[in-house]
Amino acid sequence: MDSRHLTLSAVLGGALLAAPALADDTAVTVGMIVPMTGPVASTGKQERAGAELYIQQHGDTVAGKKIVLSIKDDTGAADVTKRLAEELIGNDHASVLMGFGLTPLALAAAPVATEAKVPEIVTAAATAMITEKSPYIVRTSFTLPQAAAPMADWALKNGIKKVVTIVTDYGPGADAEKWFGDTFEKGGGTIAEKIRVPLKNPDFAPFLQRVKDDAPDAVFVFVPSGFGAIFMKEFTERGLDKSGIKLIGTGDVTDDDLLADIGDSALGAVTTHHYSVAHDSPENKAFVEAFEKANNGMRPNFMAVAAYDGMGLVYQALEKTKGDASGDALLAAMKGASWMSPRGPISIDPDTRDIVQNEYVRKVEKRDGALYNVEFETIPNVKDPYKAAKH
Ligand code: VNL
Repeated sequence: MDSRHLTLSAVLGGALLAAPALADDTAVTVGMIVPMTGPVASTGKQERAGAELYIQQHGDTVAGKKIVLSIKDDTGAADVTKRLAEELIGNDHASVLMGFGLTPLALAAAPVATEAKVPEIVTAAATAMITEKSPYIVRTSFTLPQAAAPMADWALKNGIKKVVTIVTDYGPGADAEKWFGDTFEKGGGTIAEKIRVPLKNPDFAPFLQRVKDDAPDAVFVFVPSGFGAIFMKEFTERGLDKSGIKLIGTGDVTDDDLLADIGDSALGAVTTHHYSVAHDSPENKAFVEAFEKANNGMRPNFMAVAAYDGMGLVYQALEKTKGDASGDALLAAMKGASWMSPRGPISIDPDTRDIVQNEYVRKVEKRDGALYNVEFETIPNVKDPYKAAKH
């Protein structure tokens, strides 16, 4: 045996042992960080199912690379999100980070993505400024200004003159309050009161009594996905569903995932959002059918669609780069991408890296015994107005 060869293998063997895990360039790891436990666990469950369905439908190989989806539970805690992002990149050589159930969690991963030059696809969190916190952030979910401003336009056109806003007190709630409120007031409407409720252990009851006393034409609501049932229960217990005060909001409060639990008190609520399970298109019919089949009948919501599209964006980018999974190449391929989603046509604004999509005005109605957000008006190709106003 050649002694030089032996020496070389010994050296290589040593190097292999020293390195914790060598990057395998036939595989591309997508690190999905979502809350699978805690108060926003429904978002993690939906996101995971959306991403997995995309892979199931499109195969786990793209441009010669095997896609490895590594799902991590951050329990909704920002310090955990950050640590998981570092581990996914440092140990598992993740080429893409994805997920982020709440705004503070998306923000916690931003410096990690920037330093490692790894794309961070935000498929849930929706405060407008998130995409400005790292040049590597791309978003396939939505922004609250994108959803809330069209709600104000609709209210103004439909005889609503006085509104009380009630929002969860953090980033997306502040965005919803501002973009609904400013748009409504600019159009001649009056905001009688702006109420904020804590994110942790929210109790809406005392605030709802104030809403009743203010006797507005409508109450505008933002609560994050998963919190709509608590809100609606207290809304109904206070008799607000029968008070003649109209319920309007962004679609988070009448989340498709929760409508069955909320029940008939949601009937008639009008919201603006980018996705309804009842969206009438062949793409959505196929998506909903496959999703329910793969998940024991669970209805997909807007979180599931955003993760499905987030995974679709990874596939599209890898095809464009011919399998080059380096961060800058993927990021460049993601900018300006456009495709048909179950929610309708969407694209990634190449300047802001945020999503451009239709907003739909919807009303909760009963169809075949089940509740749906039935779309009745479309505002096409809405860009995030917060960033549009700055440019
Ligand atoms: C956020 C925005 C989270 C909208 C949501 O559900 C939501 C966020 C968990 O940016 O934290 O529906």
